[in-house]
Amino acid sequence: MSDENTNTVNKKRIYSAIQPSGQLTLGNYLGALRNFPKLQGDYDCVYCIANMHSLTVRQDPEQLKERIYSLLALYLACGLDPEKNVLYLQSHVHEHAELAWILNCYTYNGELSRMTQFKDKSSKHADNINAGLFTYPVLMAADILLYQSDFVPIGQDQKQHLELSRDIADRFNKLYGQTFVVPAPLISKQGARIMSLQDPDKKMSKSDTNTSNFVLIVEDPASIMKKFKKAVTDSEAEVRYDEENKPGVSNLINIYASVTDKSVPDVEKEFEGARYGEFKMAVGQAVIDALAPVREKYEELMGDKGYLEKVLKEGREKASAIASVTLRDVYEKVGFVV
Ligand code: ATP
Ligand code: LTN
Repeated sequence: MSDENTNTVNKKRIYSAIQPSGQLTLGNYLGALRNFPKLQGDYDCVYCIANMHSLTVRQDPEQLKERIYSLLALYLACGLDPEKNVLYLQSHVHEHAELAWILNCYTYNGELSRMTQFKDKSSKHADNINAGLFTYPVLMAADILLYQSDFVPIGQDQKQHLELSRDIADRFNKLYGQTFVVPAPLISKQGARIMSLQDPDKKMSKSDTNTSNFVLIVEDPASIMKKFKKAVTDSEAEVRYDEENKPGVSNLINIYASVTDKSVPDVEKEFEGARYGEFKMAVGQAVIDALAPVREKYEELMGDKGYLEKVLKEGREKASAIASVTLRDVYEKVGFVV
């Protein structure tokens, strides 16, 4: 790593990204987004809108464009300050695609075929198992490694991809000398794996075709309450955490604990003897209260595209300045004439 690419004032660097592949859910909020603003100030933070990753699944072009603005507005609405963080669009920084190509040549097919997200997505989109879906984790590694990232806040489902990024970084460093910081995951204890409301054995996902399975960050309160009221529970009548035997109730406890910042045992105590109906309404209300300020700010920002464009432009410049230094170093190390 060259000197000019070390982080400012010795702060550790945080890097994360979310795909604009749908409207964001409560799962994305609790597993990822909500944790981002807590880190600003103490770390040097870079947050990306991973639009290149989204193309691994078919997207409607107009809708994709709108979702890019929407994700940026959510980053800002959750409290990310564009002066303190780098907020940018992946395709604005050409180094991502370039480094991804290089890293493809240092990643084995065997490693990629073990990725559970690839297996899940291939079965969901059996008519479109494209090469991008297979090499998706390499692009993710390029994202992270370009910025010399120390920590990567993610939900549980991305842990395997992060481990692969570490292996690729290590492999490259061993071959060519210190080039990349080897990143570590940051996974919060609560909220790291929010499950589907109707099918609690499956994770809540924004690309789910059944809209009763998720709650959107910007969903209207009446609809949020309706979905919680009909969330799947079990035939017992006890608010007790037991992921294996009571996945629905455990998911609701987890959601309530996360949005109210309480511990699981405290939530169990609070609802001792409560009926499921009562408990589900309390969870719905707590979620509505937690999301209301985000939604309000989001709507205000979506009405000001000029401002969103300005944030993207500044982000592009700041991100490119960091990424270009790493890519140049990599090009030199592998023997390209630069
Ligand atoms: P898709 O359905 O399009 O694959 P997704 O909803 O799984 O998307 P991503 O864009 O892949 O969302 O993820 C953004 C971030 O949100 C990641 O850090 C991911 O780990 C986290 N995340 C996604 N779903 C959940 C969930 N159900 N619980 C907790 N965190 C989640
Ligand atoms: N693969 C991630 C999104 C993503 C990401 C990244 C997360 C793309 N690049 C870099 C962390 C760091 C996902 O599907 N959630």
